[in-house]
Amino acid sequence: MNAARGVNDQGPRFPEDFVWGAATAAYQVEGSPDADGRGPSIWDTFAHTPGRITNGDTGDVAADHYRLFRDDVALMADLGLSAYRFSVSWPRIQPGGKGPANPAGLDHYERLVDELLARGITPMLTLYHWDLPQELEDSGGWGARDTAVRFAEYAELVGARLGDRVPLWTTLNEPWCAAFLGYASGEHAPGRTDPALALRAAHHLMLAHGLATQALRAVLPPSGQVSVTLNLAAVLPAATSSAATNAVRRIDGLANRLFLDPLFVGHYPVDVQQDTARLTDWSFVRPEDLDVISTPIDLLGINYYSPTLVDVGPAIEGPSPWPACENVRFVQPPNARTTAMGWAIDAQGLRNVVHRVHEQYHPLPLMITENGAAFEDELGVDGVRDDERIAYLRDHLEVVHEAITAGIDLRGYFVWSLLDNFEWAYGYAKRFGIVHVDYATQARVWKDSAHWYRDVIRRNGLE
Ligand code: IFM
Repeated sequence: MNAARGVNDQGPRFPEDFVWGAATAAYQVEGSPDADGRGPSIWDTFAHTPGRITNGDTGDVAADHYRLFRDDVALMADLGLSAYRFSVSWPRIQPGGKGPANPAGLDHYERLVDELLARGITPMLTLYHWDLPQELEDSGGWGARDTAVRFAEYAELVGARLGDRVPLWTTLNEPWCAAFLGYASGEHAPGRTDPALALRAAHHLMLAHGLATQALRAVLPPSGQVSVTLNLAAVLPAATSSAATNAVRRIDGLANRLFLDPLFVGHYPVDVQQDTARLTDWSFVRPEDLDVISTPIDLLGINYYSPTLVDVGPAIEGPSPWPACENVRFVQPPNARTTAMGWAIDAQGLRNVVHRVHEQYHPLPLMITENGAAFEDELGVDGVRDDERIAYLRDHLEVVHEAITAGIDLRGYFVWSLLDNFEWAYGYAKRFGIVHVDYATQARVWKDSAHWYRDVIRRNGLE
């Protein structure tokens, strides 16, 4: 056994207190859109708009987790999870996005948290995984500064009720997606296609994060940890040209630095502001906002799925999630294996983002809050043979282990996802779960990857 490197004869071992988790999000799994006084969210509206979602799917039933959560927590306990990352549906707590809390909504999450704690599973609560109350969207959504203020009030309500039991808090999940898929390309709710509005939305999301962090600090016990989760990209050039290098700078600016810089350096990247100057003058940023956004946090969550390779080409017209990047091309790495999403598989991209954050920003604790893959799973009599998913997870966990060995304070890993679920614009056509869901019966069947993950957790390491 080489204790220093955490490797023994049986393979890499993780630190004793390493957090083994799985993640879901409210709209993707809960269903029960009208239960206990919940109001409509932008995803209810969007999914019910014809043509938005593959096969016309909606989150109306999803994996029925709102009603089946006790069974699902039992399943998590059988897997041996040390933590469950879930999100709270804002319109369950404030049906219209403002005003006093709906007690029945808070009661539900209290029951979930208590069930987890009773099973020895740490709850990791995300406040915003994209289901904005529709009434707030009707008042301007994330384009309106007031939405950030409302979000902090919501955070305080949830924090005051559950702060004594939830040790890990995440303000936002993937603000890049909420801003740019929601307001620039329109692939996600609310389906707007205005790049200037998307930049404004990105700022208001970050402001919401900062205000919510401050609101949570005021109500959480001193041990309560606050974080934000970013979907960071490993952006590399597809060619050796200076044009490709410039494309990398632009995409890195919008995908990574637009979020990391205000959080950890206290300003927005000047080059991104210059690149987008023809769209907006950035006057929506008030000087004092950066102090709020850079309020210290305890932990950074990183979601990683696939590498990003870029080059340039003739300008493309039409909605894009990348403001002022019309001539940037996204290129598939040569010979790359891909998932059912068409996403290239390369665990070295995870290494790239983890080392980059550690070396260029703040040496704060990190967690991989999402990582996983969709494949064309087939349910047979003896379950789901998903060797490709196992290989994907193993490769990425090896990178996690290497990062820890290199001295990076990487505290946990959450597989996306615990269950097959509503994959946004793809509806139920894409399956990310390590547990198969039969949407007709709501039966859960462990895929081979779930058995494999349970064994990894049991041995606290890879074979
Ligand atoms: O399903 C999503 C999740 O909601 C956010 N991160 C990426 C996952 C896969 O697309």
